[in-house]
Amino acid sequence: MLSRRDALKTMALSTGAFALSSACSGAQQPAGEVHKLPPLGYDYDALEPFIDAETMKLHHDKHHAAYVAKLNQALEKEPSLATRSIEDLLKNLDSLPESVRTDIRNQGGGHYNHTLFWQLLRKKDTSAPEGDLSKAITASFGSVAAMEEQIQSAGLKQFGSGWAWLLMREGKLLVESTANQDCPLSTGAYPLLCVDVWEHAYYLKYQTRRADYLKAVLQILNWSVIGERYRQHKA
Ligand code: MN3
Repeated sequence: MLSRRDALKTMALSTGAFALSSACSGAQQPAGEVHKLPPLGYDYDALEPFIDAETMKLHHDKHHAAYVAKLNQALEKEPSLATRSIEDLLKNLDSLPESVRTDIRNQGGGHYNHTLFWQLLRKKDTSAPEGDLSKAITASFGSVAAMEEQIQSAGLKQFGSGWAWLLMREGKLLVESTANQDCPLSTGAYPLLCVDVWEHAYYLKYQTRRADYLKAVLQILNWSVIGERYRQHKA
């Protein structure tokens, strides 16, 4: 039976995911407002022992906050872009003024990627891909385990800093990796899930053991959020 504290945490997790999904959706970004650091949506220690509280605190409050601050700083140079959503900016990098393009790619990518990442994580449970997404994963990779192996391998092989992704590209489900804060939106894909493989994401707890960190993240993915992203994108 859930204790009151667990029940409150569960509520915080679900409302947090909802708030973040609004923050992620460009349509909800109030026009004229600068970008804001979305709340994590759960306690720093909610993902223990898979991801430690100190890492979560630094990662969200310092690293993610810095991407948001630097993105806003860059946008001061081009006030006409201030009303555009982060998705819109990342999808249209090539058409942006050169004065801000690199900052939007790096800082804007950092903001979007982390916003998505927080939303995809939850305390370990029995969540697994369901329905159409489950069928698509089986059709594309053979099994959920085979897809997870590909994510693990993409994350491990990414040299230096970057991200591993499960994404939709031209109607196909694929696993890819990107360097730095590059976002698949900028190459015409739609990200379903991402795993941060920058050292700052795991070094305090896992040191050089990126493989162990990847294995841990795969156990705390919120498949209902990922399934909803898939369903909405297909629609
Ligand atoms: Mn990070």
